[in-house]
Amino acid sequence: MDGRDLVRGVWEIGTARGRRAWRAAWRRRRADAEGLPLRGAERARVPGLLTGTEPRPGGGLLRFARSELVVRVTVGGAVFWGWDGAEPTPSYAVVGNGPDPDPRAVLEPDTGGGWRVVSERVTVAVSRHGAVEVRTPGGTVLRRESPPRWWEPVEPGRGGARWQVRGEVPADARFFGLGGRAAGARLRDGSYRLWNTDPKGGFGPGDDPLYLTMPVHWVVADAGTHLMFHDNTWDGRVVLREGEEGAGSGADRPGTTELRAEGGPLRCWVLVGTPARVAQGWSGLTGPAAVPPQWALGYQHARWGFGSEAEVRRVVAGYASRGLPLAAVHLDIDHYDGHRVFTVDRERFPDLPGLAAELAADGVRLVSIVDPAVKAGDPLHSAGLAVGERGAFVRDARGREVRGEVWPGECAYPDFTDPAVREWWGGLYEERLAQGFAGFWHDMNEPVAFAAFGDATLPRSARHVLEGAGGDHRAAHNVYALGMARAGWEGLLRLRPAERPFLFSRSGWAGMQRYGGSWSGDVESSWEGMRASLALVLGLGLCGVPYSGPDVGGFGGSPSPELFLRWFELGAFLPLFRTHAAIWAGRREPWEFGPQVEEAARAVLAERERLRPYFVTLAHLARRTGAPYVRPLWWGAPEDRRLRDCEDAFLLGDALLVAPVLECGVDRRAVRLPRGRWYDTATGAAHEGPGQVLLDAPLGRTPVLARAGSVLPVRGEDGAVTLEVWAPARGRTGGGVVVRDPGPGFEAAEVERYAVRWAGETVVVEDEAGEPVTGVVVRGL
Ligand code: NBV
Repeated sequence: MDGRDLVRGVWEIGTARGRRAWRAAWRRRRADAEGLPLRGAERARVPGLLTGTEPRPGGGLLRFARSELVVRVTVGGAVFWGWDGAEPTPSYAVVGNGPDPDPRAVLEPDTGGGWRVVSERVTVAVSRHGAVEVRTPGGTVLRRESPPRWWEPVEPGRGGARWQVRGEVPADARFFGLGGRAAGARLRDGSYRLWNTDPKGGFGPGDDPLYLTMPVHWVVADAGTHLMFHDNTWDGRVVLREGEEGAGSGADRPGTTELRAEGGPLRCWVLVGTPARVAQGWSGLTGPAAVPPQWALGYQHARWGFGSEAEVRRVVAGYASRGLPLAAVHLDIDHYDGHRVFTVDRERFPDLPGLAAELAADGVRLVSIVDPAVKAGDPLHSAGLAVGERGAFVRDARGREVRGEVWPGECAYPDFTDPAVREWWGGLYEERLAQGFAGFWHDMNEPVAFAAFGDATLPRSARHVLEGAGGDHRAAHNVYALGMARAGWEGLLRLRPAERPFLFSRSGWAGMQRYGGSWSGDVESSWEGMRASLALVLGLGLCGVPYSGPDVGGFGGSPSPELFLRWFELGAFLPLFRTHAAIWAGRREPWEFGPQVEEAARAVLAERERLRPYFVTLAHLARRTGAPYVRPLWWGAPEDRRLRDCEDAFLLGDALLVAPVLECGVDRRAVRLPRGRWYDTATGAAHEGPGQVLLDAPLGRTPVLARAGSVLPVRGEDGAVTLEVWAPARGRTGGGVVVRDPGPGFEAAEVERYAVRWAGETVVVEDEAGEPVTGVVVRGL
């Protein structure tokens, strides 16, 4: 129990919930003491010496004295290796059977008694001790992994092996990713835990881990960019240490990575190439991102504690009467009856379908929170008990249902790692659809079970189906929310096959993008919180989850008008643009912050509306290419070291560079530019990158730069989509891609390609057939 736990416990002990949380924590401790084998003495193991090799499709099998290693290069260039017989599947992250082996990859002897697999894009060399090196075809080393180390209980039957791998990367490398992290976007030296966690009560930059962790990290270095994924759902820790060039006696000190896992397979994937290629490879491996419905790219207002239908109407009318666009309103747990999922408090919300219809007529959708825990003894609980042979809920090693304390009181937890449970749960969304909800917001799915001390989640000994393989919460915890998302997504597809579901979830894991997006969770209402929320969106995007955004204004506090407005400005350039607040927090309606903020917010919302077609394009491109809407500045130029260190700006697609104001009291800011010409969209002034410029950023204006030569689909005053084209530099050409919304379903979206060039004194835009496009607005002349 650490100090923070103690304070929390004392704080809660006076309430009935607090007492239950104490009991729950003791119960969990006891369950684990009974249900998990004592490991006893452990024995360490390393692979030992190489004893033989066998070519296999895409690479080969390498036998060592005390382990064996499969190395496989796949057709897209993704590299897999697995120790101790680990294969790519089954996997919660990898889709299907994984990519096919590349038949052209060959296993051949390397220097020093080692072997290597040589392929078109990458070489994987294995030393005779089991160190693994990833090299470019030219021989540059991108990463070197020492032979792994395992620790196994000496006595059989006391659990599997824990393991550790250490890697070295070039001295100039920077790290990114690991899911949604408050620290970052650049992940500095530190230890990052791989265990989805509700930080409880809000988080700031120093809090780790958060809700959605992933064993996926990017390494960006002069030598090249690569992504590494350890496909293992177990609790673990990644320790990162950046290197130093010319350290000590002038020699470089490499950067290091260390991954420790408490169990599970030791297998990993490495993707090498330009950032765009790496992202494409990752989306190929883990599945294309769901495209949100068009309306979900508009501005949304959420609140915990709307209190009543009348209050929802009042807020919506507030937006309408001021001419402020609003796409959706999100109802939190307070609209439930007794905080119970899939219920409605009929006193305060007597006619939700009526309310939904009324709002829909004005183009406003209703979104519902969905919590996983089911109140014990409820009709829903009874229904769950009838699922399959053993009921829908997680049980302990002795077969008793595992209970946890959450908002409705004592609850049971659906086992989303059981296909039958997912099917049952997915069907429950029918009730939500009948209430008029058009979108779903999954919360508390780390999963949370309040506890006065220790981890506020299920006991590690709790049993899970794990797709039939069986296992305990140590293996299932990190994929609990992924399973819940899959259940919701597949259920909605069955219920409304002609509509793309809108779903986003607080927790998740690698592959989450197949079912929807995510959001920041309870980020604190502070400037640091705002910065952390941007880091989180960037990190999630790099890990394949392109659709996310913060609680604009922060979750739990009352932001100053300035902080609120700056956050609102930032949110407008992020995929999920949503204000939200806790029941105890201050208001988030822009007009509550005074007329100046209201006017500025109006302009911000107008700009978001204007850019909606661009967001639609980015949503479709994210699905097709794996490139997130929001990208770090180094995306197109990873060789520019200063861009790797730049965390206060981002690229929105190929065309825009957004430099939000993330500090108090600022009305100008420095903006680092990648190479090429960039236009300040406010003034039209051209700036040449690489370099840095100082731009005006008065309250209400976020510096945004457009890349010369880019094509942006924007919505005109009349609602029609037009092309905004930024002049290429003289002697250069440009171009861009536009994808229009094909409607609410899964109709194929057409990709339109445009080319931009100078013709004498004018800039002309041509479509794929080479026909000139008229009606475009050319800027930057
Ligand atoms: O359902 C209430 C809140 C919700 O508003 C928030 O967005 C979630 O992140 N929820 C957490 C549970 C309680 C938080 C203290």
